[in-house]
Amino acid sequence: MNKSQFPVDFAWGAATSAYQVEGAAFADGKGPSIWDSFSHTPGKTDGGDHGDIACDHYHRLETDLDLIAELGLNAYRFSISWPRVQPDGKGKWNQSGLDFYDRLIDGLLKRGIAPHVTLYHWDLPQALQDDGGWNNRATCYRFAEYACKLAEHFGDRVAAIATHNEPFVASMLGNLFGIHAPGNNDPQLASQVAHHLLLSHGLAVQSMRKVTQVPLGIVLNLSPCTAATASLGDQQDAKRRFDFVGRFFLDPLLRGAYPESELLVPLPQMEAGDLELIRLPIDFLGINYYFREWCSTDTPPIPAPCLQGVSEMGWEVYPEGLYELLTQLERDYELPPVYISENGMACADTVSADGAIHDPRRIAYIEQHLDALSRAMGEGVSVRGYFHWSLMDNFEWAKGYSMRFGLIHIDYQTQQRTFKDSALWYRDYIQRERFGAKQKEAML
Ligand code: IFM
Repeated sequence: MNKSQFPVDFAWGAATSAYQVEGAAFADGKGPSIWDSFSHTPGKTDGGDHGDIACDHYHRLETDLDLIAELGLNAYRFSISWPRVQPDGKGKWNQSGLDFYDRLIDGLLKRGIAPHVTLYHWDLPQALQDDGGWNNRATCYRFAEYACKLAEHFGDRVAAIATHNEPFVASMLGNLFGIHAPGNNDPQLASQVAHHLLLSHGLAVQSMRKVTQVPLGIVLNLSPCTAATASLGDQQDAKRRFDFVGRFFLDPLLRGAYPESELLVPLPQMEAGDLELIRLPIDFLGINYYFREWCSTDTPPIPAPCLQGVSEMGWEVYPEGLYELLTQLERDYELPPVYISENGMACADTVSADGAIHDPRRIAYIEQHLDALSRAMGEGVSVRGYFHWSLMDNFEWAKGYSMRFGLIHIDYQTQQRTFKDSALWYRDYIQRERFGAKQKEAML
């Protein structure tokens, strides 16, 4: 008897994003993005790495689609490069770019894999940045036009459209901490960018609803924030941290207001009606979960004995955090259906003498997170799918190619793709789960 909570129509997937895998950064009419500019600025990425070639996915689409199918995935999450389909972020469209995404979507459908699209995964057209980027309110309207065009174009062929991926990271790492494009260090600017990302989400939802029935949502990176000790200072620190990373985005989206707490950034400037747009109903919330945040007013904040292990990124491996996070959100919000849109770990993967990539830590990571997810679902959290981050090793932003998150190993010299042990394990796990879910349904 299969005891899992995963229903027959559960989306079993893996995820990537355009700039991290596509390469072909200046091919076939694509315009430059802020990540092209940032990664080519000396000192911004480890080893000066950039996404010019990345996994060359743009040119190896058919092979990669076959690999996705071989893994038995029934869903695939990817993002659209805005400057590939609209080089300046306004005005004319680039037919070659639209054709590429048509081939991707149709290739998935032909293989029985549901396309889950994200419209913005951080690669803003440089031309819009030159006009002020996300600090300029006009960018929100350009984004809504872009969203509407794509929803018209493929809204009848995709399973879901998310507007943004991780607006916290795009706004704060890019504009407060300066470690992502466009590389600013300005609290007021970071706050305004966050607000405009949210506003552009609302405007995009409004415009896409007019042209498509497809489920619409947004993807947030969320972590439970745990006080390192019972001291009042640490408890307050944990609350402040969740207010900043989580509620600063969740509250306007799901409650129509920013949290009234002291944040690392001031509140943004708003116009009448902004919050109504931001809180327009969504059909799903994507959650990217990687680690929990230990919070303390002391430094260092992480009591070493508490850690179960860390990934190459230095992130704590804490599967229970997924259960804690989901059940907490279910208690605190009127939560729409959820996708786990990213979850995974970077390991120091190497190719062994037998040609295989043995990554037992990643296998344990996935299994334990799926167990935590299943328990949260058993307690009533409505989860529609799980997307492993990532389908393949790729360009990990400021860390360049030094971090390997993939189920598929990439040899960047030859572009050879090899399934890691975790890929084969995930394939078998999915097959078992789907078989079990079908059996269970037949018995009802
Ligand atoms: O690689 C990123 C991805 O682009 C967004 N979420 C986190 C991943 C790992 O850092």
